[in-house]
Amino acid sequence: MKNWIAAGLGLAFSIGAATPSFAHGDEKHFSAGAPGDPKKPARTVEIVMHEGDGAMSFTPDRVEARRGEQVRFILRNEGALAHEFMLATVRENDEHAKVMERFPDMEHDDPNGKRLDPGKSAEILWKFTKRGTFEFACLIPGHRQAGMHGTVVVK
Ligand SMILES: [Cu+2]
Repeated sequence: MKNWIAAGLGLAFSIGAATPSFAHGDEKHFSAGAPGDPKKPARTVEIVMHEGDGAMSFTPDRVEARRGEQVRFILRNEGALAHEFMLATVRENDEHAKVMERFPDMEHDDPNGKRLDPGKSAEILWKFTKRGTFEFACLIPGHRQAGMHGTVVVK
C-alpha cells in the first residue's frame, strides 16, 4: 500500500515540472521543520478536529511557536468523519491536496501527518526549525475548503 501511494505521488509530481517534489518519510523534504526528538522537552498543544453546521475545523486554528521549539501535537478527532492533520507549508499542502483529489483514500501515518478515524487520537512530535508561517490542514477532498485548516507562526 505504501509503495502504491509513493508511486502515485511520484507520477503526480513528475507531471508538474515546476513544483518541488516531496516524499512521505523523507526528512529532507519536510517543509515545516523536522520530526521531533522524544528525548527532548516538548510543549503539548491539543488540537481537536470536528465538523458541524456545514463547516469543518480545527480548534485551536492558530498556534505560535519559537524557532527551535518542540511541540507535541495531541490530535483528537471528535467529528463523525475521518479527518487528517498535515503540517507543511501552504504551498506544499496545495500540491498535496491536488494529489489527494486523485487518490482520496491515501492513508497518512507520517512524521508530519496523520489520518484519524472518528473518535481516535494521535500524536505528532515536531521541531520547528525555521521561522515562518506554516499550515496544518485536512487534505481529504473538500475538508480544507470547508474550513479545516490552521496556522502555525514560528518566530
Ligand atoms: Cu477532514
